[in-house]
Amino acid sequence: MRIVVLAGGIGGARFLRGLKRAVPDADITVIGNTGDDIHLFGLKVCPDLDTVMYTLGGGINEEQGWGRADETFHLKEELAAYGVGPEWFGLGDRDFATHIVRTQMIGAGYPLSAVTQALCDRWKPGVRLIPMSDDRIETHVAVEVDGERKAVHFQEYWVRLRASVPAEAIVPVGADQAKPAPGVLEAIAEADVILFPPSNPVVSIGTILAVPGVREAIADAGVPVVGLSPIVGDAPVRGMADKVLAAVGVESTASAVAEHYGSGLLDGWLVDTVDAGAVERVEAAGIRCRAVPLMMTDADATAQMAREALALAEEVR
Ligand code: GDP
Ligand code: FO1
Ligand code: CA
Repeated sequence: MRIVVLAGGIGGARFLRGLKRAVPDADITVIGNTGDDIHLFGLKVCPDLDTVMYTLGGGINEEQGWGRADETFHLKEELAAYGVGPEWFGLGDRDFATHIVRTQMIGAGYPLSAVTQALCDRWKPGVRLIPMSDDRIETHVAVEVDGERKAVHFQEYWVRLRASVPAEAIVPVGADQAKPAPGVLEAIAEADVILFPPSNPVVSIGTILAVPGVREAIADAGVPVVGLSPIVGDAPVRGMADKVLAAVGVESTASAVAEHYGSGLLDGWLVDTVDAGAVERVEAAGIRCRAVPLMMTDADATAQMAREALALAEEVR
């Protein structure tokens, strides 16, 4: 079975671990979000691609959900001693090596998709990980600070400001001019099923869908598209997705997120059992919906979520 998954960072990566466990023989292609990418200290950092690669490859800091296990921060401290920041972004020594290799290869002329493949040669994530685009796309957030409106990089909004200032708009800068990376549209066209893991609907999956051609390819693929809600009990399980949903005028409920994707894109939607009351509203929007446990507490629970998603896909096929 050929499965295509659109993934952000932690929510996408943890779900993928469950999916691999549920269907070990599946051919899984992951289309990764690169809107979070940021250039720091002259290096290109791809947080969501790395989170997927490290999580599936066994190098992730499990508690944190991003960055490397057994990490140290000597390089960051030395840079800070020179007054070189930003200090608000925690790049560790082990992680730095990834960004150095990536930046070096890009400097030598390799596209990000080829670089990602080379990094995965080491980590062996057991899926084909493709960035959504080889072109530079950066999510910026329009915020109002001290009565002044300005745009900040998504990482500054998320990590430095902790989404504590109201976001007025979320813009994937560069997306309209970008092309999907080689293999993205082909994987979608050849898929047997397409899954939206419980990733952020705005700044993870929304950004991937903003790459010209991707949304259309999914809608035209003619195969089941099933999503899992990252919103449980009217709040994100982790992080601040409620803030970016508000910025695009979507309330933080499992049903509102399904309606935001819409029946033009989604065939099936899983909500958590605590949100069983939302099933009727989602189905009224033309999307088949089931309530099942959606907390990725351990590998078994996550694998069960993946099985439920694939069962719903068969139901709507
Ligand atoms: P990020 O790029 O690291 O923010 O990760 P993603 O975009 O892939 O996923 C973030 C989303 O994962 C958040 O909105 C969380 O609500 C969601 N999430 C995290 N853990 C769980 C879980 O156990 N169950 C569900 N349903 N969602 C989760
Ligand atoms: N998230 C944080 O909250 N603080 C950090 O200092 C931080 C550093 C970091 C370094 C590398 C990396 O791959 C990810 C990192 N993240 C950090 C996570 C990440 O940038 C964001 O949580 C996601 O992009 C949000 O979607
Ligand atoms: Ca992310």
